[in-house]
Order: sequence, then structure tokens, then C-alpha cells
Amino acid sequence: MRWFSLTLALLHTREAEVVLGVQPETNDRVIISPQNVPHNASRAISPSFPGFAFEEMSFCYYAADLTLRNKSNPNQVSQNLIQAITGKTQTQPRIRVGGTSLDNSSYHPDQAEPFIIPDSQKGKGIPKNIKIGPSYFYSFANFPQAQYVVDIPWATNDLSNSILLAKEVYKVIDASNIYALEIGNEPNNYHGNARPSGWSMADLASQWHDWSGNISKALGFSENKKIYQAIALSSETGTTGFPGGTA
Ligand SMILES: *[C@@H]1O[C@H](CO)[C@@H](O)[C@H](O)[C@H]1NC(C)=O
Ligand SMILES: *[C@@H]1O[C@H](CO)[C@@H](O)[C@H](O)[C@H]1NC(C)=O
Ligand SMILES: *[C@@H]1O[C@H](CO)[C@@H](O)[C@H](O)[C@H]1NC(C)=O
Ligand SMILES: CC(=O)N[C@H]1CO[C@H](CO)[C@@H](O)[C@@H]1O
Repeated sequence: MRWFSLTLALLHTREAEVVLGVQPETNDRVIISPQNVPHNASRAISPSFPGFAFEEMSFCYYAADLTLRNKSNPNQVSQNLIQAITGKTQTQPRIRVGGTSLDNSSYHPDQAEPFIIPDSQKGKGIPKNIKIGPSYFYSFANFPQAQYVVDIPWATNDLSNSILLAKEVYKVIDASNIYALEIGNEPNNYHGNARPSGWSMADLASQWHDWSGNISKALGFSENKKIYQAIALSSETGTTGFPGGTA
């Protein structure tokens, strides 16, 4: 039996190079590198294409070695891992913080703790109804080169609270470290959960439009500022949870 590995080398040059390693049982490695870029090759992929994503509830631990209240004691293992990759690609790390835990969180400006997980949610893989305080965002400074994609709660359907959170994001994290904002997480699963069962794609688009407009306005951005990442969709939808969706 043979197995094949395909590695896409990310280069700064305009020429994309595909390295095809064919590894037979003997462990000899044969590298086939095309002399010329095929006429129908894709354009070079941006070296910053690989990104990093953290669930909101675990980001602090990766960033700050459990010292959550301030940015001392950065987690050097995480810093080294991210540096090892971005050192190769010569890019600033794109780090998305969010996910389902964030999407079901609320923001509490007077809370000293970075986040509080309700007792009923402790021990769950993805706890819901987490309360976030301003100090949650302090540890973001531990990746000083980061270009963050910051997720904003949408499942909770509380625009004014999400605007408060967005404002705090820009207060604590330097704007030069914010690459994009993302509204919600996997909203194709909201219907029948975070929204009524009849909530359609048209409803989703309409509410996203209202939310992005209102959040931009609250942050003092022009309506056309390109600050939003596209929504992230769940591949597990419908009654069976079959990837790709059954409903
Ligand atoms: C690209 O071009 C080659 C040679 O003309 C052809 O064999 C191949 O099928 C093409 N690939 C795609 C994805 O179009
Ligand atoms: C940061 O946290 C550490 C550990 O809890 C503490 O010793 C230090 O005083 C804190 N620094 C600030 C500025 O709050
Ligand atoms: C803000 O949201 C409301 C609906 O809640 C909508 O009517 C309005 O157009 C939105 N504002 C912007 C600037 O998009
Ligand atoms: C309790 C609650 O609001 N749960 C929601 C959390 O977010 C997901 C989407 O990421 C929704 O589908 C849940 O309904």
C-alpha cells in the first residue's frame, strides 16, 4: 500500500509551487516539482491564508497562562506555536476568537472577572450564557502581531448588548490589531433554536444587514467600511446533523 501527501507551499512570489510528495513503503520520498506553472493553475494563495481559531471560552487560557485579569504571564507555548507558523509564512497571525460559546454570551461592563460560566454550564464542552467582562479582552495583547477577527454575539438577539461589547473590543484592542468583526456563529442553525422555526435565509440576511449597519454606526464607521467577515456556516444542519445539511 502506498500513501500520498500533497503539500501546498505558500510563497511570496507570484509563482505558486505545488510540491507533490509520493511516499512508498520504503520511506523514500520522491518530490515532483513542475518546471512551469500550468496555464490553468490558480493564482498564488496569500501567505496569510492559514488562520487560527479559538473558542471564546478557551482563548484566555491559550493567551495568558490563566492570569486572566491582565496581560502578564503570556502563554509562551501558544506564542511559540503561532510564531513557528507565521515565521514560515512571514505574516501576521490572523486569529479568530468566537464560536458558539461567544455567540451565546452577554457583555457586562461592570464585571471584574474576564468571564463567568454559569454553574449549570460548567463542564460542558461548549458552555452557553457566559458573562464577559472588559478584562476578557486584556489577554488579546499577548499576541502583539495578531490580526484579530472578533466575533460578536448574535444568537442572543440583543443588539444593544452586542454593541456594548463591540465598543469595548475597540477600547481594549488596538484598532490596528483588528482585522475584521464577525456577527454570530453558524446562524444557519438558529432557526428553531435561537430564532423561531420559520426564520429563513431572507430573515437572516435582513437582520445581518440591520445589525452590521447599527454596529458600524455605533463604532463611528462609515456604512461601507469593509470590516465584517462573512458569516461562518455550520456544515452540520438539519435533523440528522449530517454534514452538508439535510434540511
Ligand atoms: C489544467 O490543464 C491540464 C493540461 O491542459 C489539464 O490536463 C487539466 O485537466 C486542467 N485542470 C483543470 C482543473 O482544469
Ligand atoms: C497581574 O496579575 C498578576 C497575577 O495575578 C499580579 O501579580 C499583578 O499584580 C497584576 N498586575 C496588574 C497591573 O494588575
Ligand atoms: C438599525 O436597525 C434597525 C432595525 O432594528 C433598522 O431599521 C436600521 O436601518 C438599522 N440601522 C442601520 C444604520 O443599518
Ligand atoms: C441557548 C442558546 O442561545 N443557544 C444558541 C447558541 O448559539 C447557537 C448558534 O451558534 C444557537 O443555535 C443556539 O440556539
